[in-house]
Amino acid sequence: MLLLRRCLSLARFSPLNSQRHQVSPTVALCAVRLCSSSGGGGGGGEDQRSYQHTHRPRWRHALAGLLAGSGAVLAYGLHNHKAEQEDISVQNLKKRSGLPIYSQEEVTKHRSLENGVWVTYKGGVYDITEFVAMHPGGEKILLAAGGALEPFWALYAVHNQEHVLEILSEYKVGELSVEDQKKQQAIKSSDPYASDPERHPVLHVNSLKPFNAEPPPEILTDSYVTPSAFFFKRNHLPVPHVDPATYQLRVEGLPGGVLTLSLEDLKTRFPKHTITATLQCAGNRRSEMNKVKQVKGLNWGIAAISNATWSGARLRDVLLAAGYRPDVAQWAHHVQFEGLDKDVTGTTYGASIPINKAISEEGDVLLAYEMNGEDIPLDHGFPVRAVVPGVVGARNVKWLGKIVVSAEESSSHWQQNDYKGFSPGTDWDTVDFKSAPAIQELPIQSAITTPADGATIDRSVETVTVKGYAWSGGGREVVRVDVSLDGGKTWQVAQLRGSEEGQGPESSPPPGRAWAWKLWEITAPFPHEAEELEIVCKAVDSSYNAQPDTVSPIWNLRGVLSNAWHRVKVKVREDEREA
Ligand SMILES: Nc1nc2c(c(=O)[nH]1)N[C@H]1C(S)=C(S)[C@@H](COP(=O)(O)O)O[C@H]1N2
Ligand SMILES: [Mo]
Repeated sequence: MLLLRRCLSLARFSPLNSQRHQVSPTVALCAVRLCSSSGGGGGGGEDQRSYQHTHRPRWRHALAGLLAGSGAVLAYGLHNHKAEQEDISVQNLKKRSGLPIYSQEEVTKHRSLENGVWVTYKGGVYDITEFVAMHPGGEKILLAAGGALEPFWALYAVHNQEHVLEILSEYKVGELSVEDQKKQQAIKSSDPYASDPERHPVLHVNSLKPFNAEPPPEILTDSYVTPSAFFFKRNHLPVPHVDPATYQLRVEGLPGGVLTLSLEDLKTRFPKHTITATLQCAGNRRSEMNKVKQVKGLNWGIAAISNATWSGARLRDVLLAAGYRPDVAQWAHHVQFEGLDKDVTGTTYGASIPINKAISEEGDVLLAYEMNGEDIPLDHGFPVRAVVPGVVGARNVKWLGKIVVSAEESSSHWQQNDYKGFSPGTDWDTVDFKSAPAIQELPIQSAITTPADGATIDRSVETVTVKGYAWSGGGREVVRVDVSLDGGKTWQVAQLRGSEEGQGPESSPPPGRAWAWKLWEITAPFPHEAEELEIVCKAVDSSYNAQPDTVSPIWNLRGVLSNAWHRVKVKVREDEREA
């Protein structure tokens, strides 16, 4: 059972792979089959083209799992490893002497199956041609071809690194020249993303540099508060490393002049305020718009949304300390945020919010230094980020360096020329970004996390359980989620969960301050006459805003604000008795 569990959990991660592997029962089954059939050797998918020496399949699969980040194949390797352990120590990687010395230039010539696929690791040169050729899906490994494995290693090697090192040692063909080893170090440190933090491999990666990833949907609704490691990550730039001891937040634009605050100041001079708030990227569910017509942007699934508890100083309190007075509102309409993350030209990430939201007692805007009870993780804005509850992710500026009270919105690209909605009729030739307002509060949203699209259910089951999330912007509480099993012909009302423990109305937030999502669930009688289920969900918020039923009428060229009814199709498998 333990092995099975491991196999299933490993089957989920596919960091290099942009297609997401939603773990539907079918996929899971498939992964189990992969794991259990591995003993038989030579899987049907293997291409047995002629190569001089044969390595046992398990080696190849394990290495593939590591390089391609493909969990199922890694699991395949791990299971078999136990059966027939070999005495190849990791030391062999360094010690195997008498091998030729290669320059980086020579190594780099080997980037294809025709010319051979070579990689370097810790000064060793490895010819993994055979491995790549024999492994279905091995093309991904070509990304590392001709270069160093280390960057890939750092990203994907989480399990059993020692074991995979042993495997690699079998492919060693030479040593990299000392000069080139030194150069490699230099290249590594000139990569602005080289110091990005490690991430959990369960995340589905939409882009590595900058890092953008979302958790598998079914993990999302496993806990009301999303563990930070699984919280979706949306970075436009390399993660800046800010020293908390010297960190300074500048507050500008108020009659009191410039106020500079250290992290310590933020923590000690202002009351600590805690809220639970859901953050959603404007591009959440963009992939559904892509199916209608291609849009520009990261291909997010349904999980570019997560929920956390945030603690910090209220922005309101800090603005008051910096000299905000009611008459300021006569000229100041916006509060701009500037991040400490920069592109190569030195341009920082930035965004702004309306001043009313910033200064309102009910706005709950935080300069947060804690997420889920701990220091904010690097990816989420350490040491300080703006948390603007009810407002699109893009305005929740991370690694906050500067706050400017201003008559103008932020002049940043992301405020002016991105994160805006347009008509389905607007295309890249006609779009005028000035004509549309920046997205702030987000519309009503909901999605189904279980079952996954394409999953299979046995006809013999009595009931079917459907789970998901629902959330609305602007502090509007989700008051109802309707679920249909027949494509929208008939509906049932799902049960809402609005906090970790509590259920029902007693856990309702104050009106207009419902910052956190509701998880919902329904267990309904299985419709035995159905050939297939089309499960649909739609939510309603406290203003009775509802979701549109289809995507086409809300399609827009940037693929933002994608909130149509969410639909998943589930196959019905015939019972053996009936078949
Ligand atoms: N400084 C900075 N802040 C930023 C971003 C960024 O790239 N840099 N991305 C924004 C976007 S578009 C989103 S959706 C959220 C994502 O926050 P998360 O990574 O904590 O989930 O951060 C926002 N704040
Ligand atoms: Mo975003």
